[in-house]
Amino acid sequence: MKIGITCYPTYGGSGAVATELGIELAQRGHEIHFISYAQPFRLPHFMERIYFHEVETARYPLFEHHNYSLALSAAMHETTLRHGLDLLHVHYAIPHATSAWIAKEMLGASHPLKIVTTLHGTDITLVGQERSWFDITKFSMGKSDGITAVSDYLKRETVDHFAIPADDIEVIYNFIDPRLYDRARHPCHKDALVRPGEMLVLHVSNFRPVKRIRDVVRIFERLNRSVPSRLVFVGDGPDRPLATAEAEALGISDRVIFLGKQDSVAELMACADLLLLPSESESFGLVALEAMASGTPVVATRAGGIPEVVEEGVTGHLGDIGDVETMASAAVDILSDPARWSRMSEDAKRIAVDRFAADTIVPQYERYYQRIIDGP
Ligand code: GMT
Repeated sequence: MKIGITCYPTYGGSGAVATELGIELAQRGHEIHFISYAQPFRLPHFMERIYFHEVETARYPLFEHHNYSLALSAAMHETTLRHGLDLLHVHYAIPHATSAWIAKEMLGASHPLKIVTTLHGTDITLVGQERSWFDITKFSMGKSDGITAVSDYLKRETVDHFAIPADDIEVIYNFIDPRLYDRARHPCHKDALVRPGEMLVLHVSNFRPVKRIRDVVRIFERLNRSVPSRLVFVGDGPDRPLATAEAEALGISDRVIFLGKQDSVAELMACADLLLLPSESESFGLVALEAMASGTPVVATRAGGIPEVVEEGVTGHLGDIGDVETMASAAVDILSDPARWSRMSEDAKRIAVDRFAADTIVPQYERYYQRIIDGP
């Protein structure tokens, strides 16, 4: 198949999934055309059968705002015509599904292009439910030939809030490449980050309010009272100052390390002892899966799609949103008992590979594409 993929190319789970899907599909013989305003961050070098088409936004004094959505439609239209794409797979509904629909309308009957939209989370739970975005999100989903959601939870949210028929949404979970997320494969950087005998606790996110960054610091502070540890933050975003302030207020600044944005987190996951993800909402929690695949247990909230990824008591522990005490004592339980940690680490790896390996999930996308191309 010849497939166009559009995603947010910067840091974030939806861009990571879209890019890794494109790479996996190219390795399976498909021709992949990424169409976006920048090269996706997890597409670092030349790969056979992968092309990148940069969307240029025209500048003109009259245009006070960049017309990215229209420029994207034009690029989708041109790439489809020039390369004979069979299907556009857009990740994150707004504006990508809308732009794809415009491109399809421009092509008309001359080129029967199919559109698959993958919903990733905040496109439905936050952006799509803002009054001003609701109608266009619903409209654009309705114009897609196929819709996938990354968890049962996200499918339910979409059905409930947008009245999209349940049969129109296919759940296809996010995935990992088990060869990449592998503790044994990477050099251990633990000595560079923590002192001997200390535990390395990791949090990876875009530091948006939905991640409850202050809870990350509060859980860590309670854990650190009984298990000497350091908290390593990866990523950046609007709430980073809150993390700094909370660490200062709790007197643990010296135990918190900010590494900023990193292209690849596999090496860090592989030397972490625990991942914290106390989010308010999470459609899936890709970082939790990446941690599990690396043999790193997870302490997270029982929010959104997280319980579909993290199995309570087996691959980590779940607490209610904001229940810092419960999550901290779960973290202590895991890290103060080496036998328990080893069991969880092994189970986390096993479950991640058994349920969410690329070899299991990517063929689901291939079958879905074929179904959409063949039509009803
Ligand atoms: O976590 C974010 O805020 C980024 C967002 C994105 O669109 O990149 O992540 C969403 O998509 C990921 C990949 O499917 C999911 O693993 C995240 O759970 C989801 N985030 C939320 O639902 C908050």
